[in-house]
Amino acid sequence: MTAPESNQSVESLKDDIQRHVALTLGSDPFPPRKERYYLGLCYSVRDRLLGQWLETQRSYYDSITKRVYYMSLEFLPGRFLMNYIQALGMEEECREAVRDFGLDLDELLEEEWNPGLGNGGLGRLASCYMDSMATCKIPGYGYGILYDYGIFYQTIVNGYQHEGCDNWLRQDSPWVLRRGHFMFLINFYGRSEAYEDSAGHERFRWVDTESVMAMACDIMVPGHQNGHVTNMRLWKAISTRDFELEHFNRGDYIGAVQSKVESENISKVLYPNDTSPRGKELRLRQQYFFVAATFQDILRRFRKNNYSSFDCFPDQVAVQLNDTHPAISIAELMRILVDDEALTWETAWTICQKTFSYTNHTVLPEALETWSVELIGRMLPRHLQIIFEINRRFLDDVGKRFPGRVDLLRSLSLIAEDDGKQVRMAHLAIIGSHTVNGVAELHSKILKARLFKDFDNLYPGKFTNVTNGITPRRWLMQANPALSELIGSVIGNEWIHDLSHLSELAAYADDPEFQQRWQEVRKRNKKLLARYVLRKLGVGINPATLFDMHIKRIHEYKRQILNVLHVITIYNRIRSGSVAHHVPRTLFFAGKAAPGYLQAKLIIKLINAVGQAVNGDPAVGNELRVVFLPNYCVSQAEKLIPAADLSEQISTAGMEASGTGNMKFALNGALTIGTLDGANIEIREVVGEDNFFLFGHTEEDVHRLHSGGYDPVQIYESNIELKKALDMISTGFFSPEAPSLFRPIVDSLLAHGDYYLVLADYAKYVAEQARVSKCYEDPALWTRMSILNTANMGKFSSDRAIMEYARNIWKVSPLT
Ligand code: DL6
Repeated sequence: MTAPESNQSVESLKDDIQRHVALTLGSDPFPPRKERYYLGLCYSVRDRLLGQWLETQRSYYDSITKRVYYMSLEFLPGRFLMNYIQALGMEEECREAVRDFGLDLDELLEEEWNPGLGNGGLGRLASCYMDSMATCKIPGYGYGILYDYGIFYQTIVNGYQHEGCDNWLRQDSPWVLRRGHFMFLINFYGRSEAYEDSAGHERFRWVDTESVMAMACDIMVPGHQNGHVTNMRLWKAISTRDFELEHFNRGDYIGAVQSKVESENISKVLYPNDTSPRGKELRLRQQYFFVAATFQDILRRFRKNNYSSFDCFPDQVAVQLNDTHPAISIAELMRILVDDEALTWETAWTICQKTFSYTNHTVLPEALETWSVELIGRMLPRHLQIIFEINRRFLDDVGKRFPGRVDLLRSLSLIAEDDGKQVRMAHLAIIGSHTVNGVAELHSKILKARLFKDFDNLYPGKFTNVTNGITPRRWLMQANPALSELIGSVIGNEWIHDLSHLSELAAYADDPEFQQRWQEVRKRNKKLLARYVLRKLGVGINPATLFDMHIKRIHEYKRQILNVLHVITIYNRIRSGSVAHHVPRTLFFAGKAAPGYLQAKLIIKLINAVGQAVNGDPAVGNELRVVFLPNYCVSQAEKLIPAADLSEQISTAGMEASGTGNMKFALNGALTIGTLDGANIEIREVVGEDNFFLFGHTEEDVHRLHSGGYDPVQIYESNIELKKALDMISTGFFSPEAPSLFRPIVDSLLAHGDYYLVLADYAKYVAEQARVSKCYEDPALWTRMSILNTANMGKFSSDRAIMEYARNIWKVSPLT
């Protein structure tokens, strides 16, 4: 842009901001106030994107192209404003425009509330994929629910997690476009009724239902400076009846609005639980609600394209099931095709299998969704009938291929019989899909070799892998502007669209001048974080210490406890004066625990209690600090990750499906200490063994130890430092006011068998941490390793992952 053009666009942006403040918000533009001008800027940026969005949507219709429907009950997009600004390439303009009003863009950005529409990895992955679909111009949409209340707002009160409500829509979001004209009726309950059609065939219809409306709310997801804007359509529940006049006339004012409130509850809250979805009726209602609305929308578009027959449905529609939460889609599409469209069962089933693909995100047994037959039968009676029929035909087929194998029938059946009859949603998703993928090589291998072994034998080739990826736009360009600028100064900016270009950085890994600049950027980021921590917690931390970060959901398999045991060990060494290669460290923990997961909540309390003891002990001084940052969210991750020296990826091998935090850290130049788990393995492969701190048992070891012979008590007895650390926890050193407070944690490790093998990995972990410290003492070595981490992260772009999905699974090409 030439200077006069740039001036012109800044001036017109300023006019727009003030016009929106006055005419959209009805506020006096003078004096310029932060909250108002933030919104004025949002609306002005939104205006500039809307045209591109309409154009993109129109282009789909013009080319009658196959589209992808990415169905996910969770998205974690993070703040939108900066993402939109950068996608439009107008950052400088925006900075200048608000500066002219005496405001600061970075401060305005902080006004935006993070939409907490997801729990963790799965939801954030979905948002990275939306970004990449838009940037790679893959025609498609994201579909989900617009929850009024996202995941809870976490505060720490006396060391404990406290859950407050996350009312992110309280002030209305400028990004959510409510589409009152796209409303669909969604049915629940009732019964399935048999009848005879005019040709004398027995058919079924779903009658006597209760209903609710689904209203479309759209959020734009722009590609990076390519004019392509993908749509994320989130459904909001609206009652079919606003008011029961009968109740009102009887003076029952509450009763008059009760049914409205009940039906609208469907989109009220996100379940703050990512690993043990219990048989909660509302959760199943949410799943069906979003599935039924999405399919009505898919069919509306399909019909608009002048379809000739449903046979071509899979040529126009690819549906990706993001885990099993949308798996009831398979029964819903069968219901539509068989009951409403009168296709034969066989034709309908072929269409289904060609349409769906399913991503599995976990092998943890407690996270594999099942729903009681009783509940599905009551809420979705026709769907249950269809599920039974799918199962009958499927088991008939298996029975013919493997006669006499009752064990096989039992293991493959859609219905589990052990614990009351339950529908296994993963089995439904596998049978109804053409492709099933895991999210990292090891995870996909485990799916085939263990969890779904019988299915893999039955359907060779159905299982595949797509290793997760992250978007470089948010996780490097936006989160780490200083590093992005440095990278750009030596290799240009091609990496923003094609992350493999980062490999050109490797040539600079040993260049002293570049190393120096790299270190300066990292120091600057650490200082910024230290300032943030001071503002947020009132705690001073020293940016010259090694910043060691363990930030993710709190869960036993992620082994925050192992990290805490290391902290206590170092603490004891400092106190006894026996520190070898200790480098002053600041330990950062952040993450939420599911509200019903008591052990995880106790772990949070323990981290804070250890922090209190360590930080308050004058013997420790600056040597060790422990910080727990409350309310971990995307924006907080964007502040933490660029400042990290060390990334803790220490899950029990085989339990973390992939991880994506591990990728974000390495991309930003942090070194990883990790197990051979999930995507850690692939990260280590690309960054090189020498640039990764590895420890711990392998997945095969874990499998073997779980099969018998593991004795954590013996390890405890034989390792003096470990014993001391555990004894301190169990005897109340960190909880003098309640000495047995942390007993359940120690019991899980000693009395209850240490399922997550914390003790088994402790010694190697502590030893590897010593190697971390030693390397950190050599800045040139550390910086080289850091540069090589960033340089080799090209593989982990979500653009690469999305193109693999597009080519190998969806069979969709980018729009040209
Ligand atoms: O695939 C995204 C993400 C993985 O990176 C994590 O390793 C995995 O734990 C997470 N899974 C979930 C649980 N989902 N369910 N059900 O969030 O997925």
